Amino acid sequence: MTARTTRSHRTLALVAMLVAAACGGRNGGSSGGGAGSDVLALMNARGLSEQDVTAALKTYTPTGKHDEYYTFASGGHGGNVIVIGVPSMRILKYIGVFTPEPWQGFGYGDDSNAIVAQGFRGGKEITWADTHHPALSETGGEYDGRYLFINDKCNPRVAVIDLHDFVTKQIVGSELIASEHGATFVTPDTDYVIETSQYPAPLGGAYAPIEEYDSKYRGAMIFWRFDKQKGRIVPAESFAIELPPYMQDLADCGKKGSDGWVFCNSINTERAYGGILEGKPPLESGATQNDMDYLHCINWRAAEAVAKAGKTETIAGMRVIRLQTALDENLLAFVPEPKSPHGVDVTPNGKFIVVSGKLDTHVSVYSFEKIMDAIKSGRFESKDPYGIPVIGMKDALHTQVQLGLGPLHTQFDAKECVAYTSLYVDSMVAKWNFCEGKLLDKLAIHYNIGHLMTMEGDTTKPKGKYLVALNKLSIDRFNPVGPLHPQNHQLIDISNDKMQLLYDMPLPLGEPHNAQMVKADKIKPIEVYKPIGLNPYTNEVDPHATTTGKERIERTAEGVHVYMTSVRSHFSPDIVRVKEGDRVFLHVTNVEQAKDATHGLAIGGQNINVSLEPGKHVNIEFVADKAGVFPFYCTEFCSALHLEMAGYLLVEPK
Ligand code: K7E
Ligand code: CUA
Repeated sequence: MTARTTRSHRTLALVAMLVAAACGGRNGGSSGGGAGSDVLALMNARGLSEQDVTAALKTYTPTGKHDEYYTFASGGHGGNVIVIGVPSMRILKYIGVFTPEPWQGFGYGDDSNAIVAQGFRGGKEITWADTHHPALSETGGEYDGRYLFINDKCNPRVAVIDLHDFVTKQIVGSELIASEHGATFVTPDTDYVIETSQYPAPLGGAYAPIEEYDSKYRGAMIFWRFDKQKGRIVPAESFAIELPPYMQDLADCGKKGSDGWVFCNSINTERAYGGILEGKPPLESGATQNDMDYLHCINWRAAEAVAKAGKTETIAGMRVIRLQTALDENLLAFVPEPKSPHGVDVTPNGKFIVVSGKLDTHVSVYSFEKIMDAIKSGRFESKDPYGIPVIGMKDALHTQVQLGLGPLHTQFDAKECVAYTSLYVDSMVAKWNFCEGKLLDKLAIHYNIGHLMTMEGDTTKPKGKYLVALNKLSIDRFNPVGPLHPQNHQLIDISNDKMQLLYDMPLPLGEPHNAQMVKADKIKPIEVYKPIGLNPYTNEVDPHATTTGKERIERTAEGVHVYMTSVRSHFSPDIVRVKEGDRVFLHVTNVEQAKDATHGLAIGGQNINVSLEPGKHVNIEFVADKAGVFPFYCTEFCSALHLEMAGYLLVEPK
């Protein structure tokens, strides 16, 4: 028997088994023909291996079937969030966050414009973002499925998305810092959303010559207070801690026994700032001289008390615990971490802190207990140039494991002590045991992995089963689309000892950086807005909402108010007469409650395009500054007479 026929026989048996299982045994025993041989023919025709077929069977989700998990992935430069079903890897939605999103009608003329405008900085319109790290809200260290946060690395901002309708409700930002990266990370009960600066600058947006980097430039960690009841960040109750001018990178909050602490890795403790044309080494070589950088251990619970006691200084509207105060109050200690690290992840049991050294082949596993011991007994090895106590490496380390080249981020399995770390340079995922410090398995992935995620893999209760590798710039992987390549999410089965690659999913928006994956049954979105006239941004019936029969046009001193309803298949009023130069207020209530009765309202020449989900109310304001005839129409194919769902805005010349 040749190898080829052996394979065919095995495959045929496998397929027959699968078909038999799928058909409840009705085709059992028909391994010589029928459906089994059809599948085999299909496999041969498409050149699929047995592995391909098992991978397909593990991911294929037939029509009408829902996915087991939701992934919330950052949209990178798209400034949005991508919602993906797992294991099918089907994209379910783009959520507009910092960037207007036309399908959601987000940022095109209604109340959502005010949300996008919350993200403007210093009066500058900013409508893009470099989103990096989405974070689901937690209760008791587990995802509660209620809110999602995401950051903008370029213009330090944090957004709040309410998962009851998948809409961005708030954007906050502080000019205390000039850039960030270590965001968003939540405390185990989502009391705070953490945002940490990356590239040091004078606090509050002031100018200082770069030669005064050491004395005038600073980092900071912002603790945005989150009100879970209201679902909003409360800037007035938020505070920050000043940090030395290292490049603070990512952070993770302690959990269980280590709750109350937050850990943040850093790079460039050399405090290099480039200057290539000025005869200095480029930033990246200046920043990689030291063998060790500093893991920042911050007692946020104590910091909260210090802020409440008023031991702060207000800079750019933010209460800031100055570095000296942080030292006096013992809020901060350092642990050495090798070398230009990236990523810090607290284990599900809260006992260990895993740091990857980008330029080191190891992951370092620190013991929270040892760190606390050293702090409590004042056992420090040295101080950094800013007087911050540094714990000795050996006094903090639990173990180090050699995993491979360019370790970055770590996520955890449902199996105790099992972790997965991305290896950027090797383009691999390493599976290892953080208790015993042992490498277990390695899987080659496509190319340049950054973050990875497992099911609820950064909570106190990871769910195992799947891992997604978030790979950057997918060379040669998909049909070519020009010099800018899509990114690639790769789905991996981690339910067995050996990892198995299942699926490649191109993402065409921007480097997706990080994602979080949550059990689908934890997300319980509404299907329609109730009661009719609800404004999603106030979560109350809008004072301008109207009902069928009450539609009207009122001229007031401030302009023309139009109280409009939408229902299949007309807007009422459908003729709106105004005068050139009038300010127009369109108050539109979709009075329907059927799940599929979403309308849209678009007006030519005005950059107005809103989405009217069932029950929703929107307020649109614009100046009719040009005389003319402007048709408006519904943008969702809502009924057989959808094309007829239209009207006229008549702007009479002055
Ligand atoms: Cu791309 Cu988390 Cu911003 Cu690592 S970060 S890869
Ligand atoms: Cu309403 Cu189309």
